[in-house]
Amino acid sequence: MRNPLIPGFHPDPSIVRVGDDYYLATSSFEYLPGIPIFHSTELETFDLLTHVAVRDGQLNLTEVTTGGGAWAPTIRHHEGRFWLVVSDMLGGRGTILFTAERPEGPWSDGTVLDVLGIDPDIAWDDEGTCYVTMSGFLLDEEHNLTHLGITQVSLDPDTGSPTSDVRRLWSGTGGMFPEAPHLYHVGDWWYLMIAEGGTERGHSISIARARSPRGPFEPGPNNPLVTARGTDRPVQNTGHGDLVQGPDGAWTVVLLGTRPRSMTRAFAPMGRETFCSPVTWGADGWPSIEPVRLDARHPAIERHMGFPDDRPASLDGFDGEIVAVRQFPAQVADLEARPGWARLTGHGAGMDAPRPDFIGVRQCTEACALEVRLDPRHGVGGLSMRYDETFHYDVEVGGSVVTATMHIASIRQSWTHRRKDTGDVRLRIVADPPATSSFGATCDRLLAQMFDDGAWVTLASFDGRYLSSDVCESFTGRVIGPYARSGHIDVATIDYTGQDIQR
Ligand code: 6LW
Repeated sequence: MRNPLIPGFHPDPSIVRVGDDYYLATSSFEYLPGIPIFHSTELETFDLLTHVAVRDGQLNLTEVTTGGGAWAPTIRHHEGRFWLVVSDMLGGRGTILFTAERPEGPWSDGTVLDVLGIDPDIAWDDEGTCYVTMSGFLLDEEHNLTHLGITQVSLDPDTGSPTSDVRRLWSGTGGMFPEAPHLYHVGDWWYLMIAEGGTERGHSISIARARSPRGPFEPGPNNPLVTARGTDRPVQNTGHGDLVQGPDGAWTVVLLGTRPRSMTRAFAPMGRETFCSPVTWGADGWPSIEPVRLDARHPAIERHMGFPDDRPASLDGFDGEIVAVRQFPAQVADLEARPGWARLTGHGAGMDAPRPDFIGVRQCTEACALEVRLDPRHGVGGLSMRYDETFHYDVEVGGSVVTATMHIASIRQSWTHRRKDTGDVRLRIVADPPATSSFGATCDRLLAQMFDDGAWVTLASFDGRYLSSDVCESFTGRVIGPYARSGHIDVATIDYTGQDIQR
């Protein structure tokens, strides 16, 4: 198996098999386009097929709190249609049910469901009754973080209205935050699989079963089915899974995990990624899940994006993984202003803005270098590695001065360099992890560099732990790309090269 299955921050995976095809969706938070859908035919390699949220109104991210937005989709196929239910959190639309005739879309505008909680699952019984099962974690002010455990309603999917009272179901073995529920009808049983223990190092997956989708559920004898807590496994935080049957009939779980590194394996620069692990069903009708292995033999990655003027320019580069924050990339990058270039126009706040004039890609390898070639003659801007608007690492060009600045909450540290060259500029941010997590090691060093006078000049080298999901307390991961602060910055090329540490 290839693990991570989908590198870079892609947490809370959900997967559905339709014939010989597999479709996998993940959370995307405050980034747009939102809710990526990946496709595979063999559960080994997944390619980005599309995003569910590609136009205004599907998600309402404009004002969402950092880390809010699209949380934990469930993707299913029923009566010839694709269904995806997701929470648009912390200022978004609430719980939304999207449908599509084809997985590549177009997806619907989404129906808001009259339900409370997060991590919605959708399932149907043989009589056609639709069940929405959720984590009853109520984050709105009125309910002040009450947790009702795992809850369920029967629901009319066309109107979004419940057709039953809320039922409270089995909620795990006592771990905190029972969440990520999924219902499966396997043989004569309905299985309820959940995550518990919190999405940090205590994360785990547990399961129960009943003769009815409404319960009562009896817990399995082997819970937790999978956890990394208390182990030195290279993949930690394992939990939030979804089951699927593979091409050979064997079952697999896709789930989230992290790859923390440092002396105590404390910091995960890329946040929570999608992993997989084999599942076997025992004679007693209970499944077991193998511990999640790290298979870092992913080939090195080289991705290039330009805006050639001999054909219609597009932001579909990097296999479609270009994103922006609380707005679409096409709202940030003007591809018409100057053929051959993408123009970013600054509105004054740079990367501190909630909607920065920034486009980027997820860091998806432990070691990487992201380089941009820019024309900075009509503005101020540069290249940023972003966790959020308070944690980011910028290399900024203003006239002949280039400044590297690390932003850690309210702390700033800057280094400046006066360019000898004039005209276009090449900037690069390099993530350089140590070969091993030995004493004194951090997760990686972050080098801010510019090409000047015939050579790469390192302006700053900073400890990468401050841009990790553990320090930033972030649900997302590093996103790297060009930005404008004022005036306009024209982007000629974006190049990503990287590979995982070979263990
Ligand atoms: C997700 C939930 C969670 O909905 O985090 O910590 C949310 N647990 O399962 C976002 O990933």
